[in-house]
Amino acid sequence: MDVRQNPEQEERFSRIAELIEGSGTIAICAHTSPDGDALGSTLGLQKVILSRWPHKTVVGLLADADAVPRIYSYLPGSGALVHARDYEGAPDLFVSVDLSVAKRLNDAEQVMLRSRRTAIIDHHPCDDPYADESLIRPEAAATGVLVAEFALHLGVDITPDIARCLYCAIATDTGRFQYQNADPESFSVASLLVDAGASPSELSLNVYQNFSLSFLHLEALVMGRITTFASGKITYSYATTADLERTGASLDECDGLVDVVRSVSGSEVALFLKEVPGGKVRGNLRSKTDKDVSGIARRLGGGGHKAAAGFTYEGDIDQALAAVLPPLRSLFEYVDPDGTIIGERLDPRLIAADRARRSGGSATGQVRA
Ligand SMILES: [Mn+2]
Repeated sequence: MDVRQNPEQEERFSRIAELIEGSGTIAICAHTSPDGDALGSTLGLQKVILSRWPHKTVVGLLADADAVPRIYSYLPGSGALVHARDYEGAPDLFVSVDLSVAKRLNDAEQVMLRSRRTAIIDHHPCDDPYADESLIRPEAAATGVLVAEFALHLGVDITPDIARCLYCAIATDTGRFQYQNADPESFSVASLLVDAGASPSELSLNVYQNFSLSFLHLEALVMGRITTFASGKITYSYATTADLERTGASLDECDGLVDVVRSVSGSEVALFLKEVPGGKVRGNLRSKTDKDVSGIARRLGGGGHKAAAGFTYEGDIDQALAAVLPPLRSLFEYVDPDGTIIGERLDPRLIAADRARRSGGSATGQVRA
């Protein structure tokens, strides 16, 4: 197994392991609106810890009050996840997986605040992690990769159930090994997991060939209104609450729709918007090239990676489009003298800050994506 040896990562894993060693009760939680990496990493890490420390109490939490999305309910242990708002304990250790920003913990933020110590295992860029110990490596394809490497670090035997959870994490976060983050490391770890009992066909049958008819009807609506501009380089579409009512599709089923929008030939950047309760719009941004969409998401109060980012906008679809389309267009209009795309041509202070951030090293070992 040639999973990369990374001395700093090993050091950080050792410190996280010490925190676990010194804790009796451990709560694990991923981000709000959990995806395959969030759920797979939560369940995988829970099983890894219980395998290495069978006498500890390890609870997997859900940040929201919603049930586990149907397509992920096949993951072993998903039925035993506890809604954070129903969990009244004060754990010795709170571990965030697949997020480093406390506000994305939703209901679980209170559990984190009640906990004695905190740790983070994540692959989202984060300048200011809130935890006592953290392993944050943005160039890792998925948090599932890091949890698998943590298991190797601990010398834990990767059981078929651990492998199934972590394979789901990696396969979904790489878009079935199709996105730019599908690197040799993700294939190496996935190979190890399949060797340990993960089944690519199980993942595919449950996650990618398991759509409800109502979702497909919604997808048809979204496809029908895909719009392109900037010479076809930018594509966008959206789903309204009325669309959901008309088709009978549910909000959590919309997560993959940005992939339909990005699949248009010639498009480089894709935007998908959906109305969510509370007069808000949730936006997903994707880049098919080296254009960095994370800065636009951050300026709108969201975050994410260069090629996959998201935000929540207070307002309706029209207002959200008016806020997002101009900076998206500017991705194709302004290039820094050093050749880097800035994506914001209005405020020289933002440009200077972006440039400083890019050229600055990181003392905490958080490699920028
Ligand atoms: Mn992830």
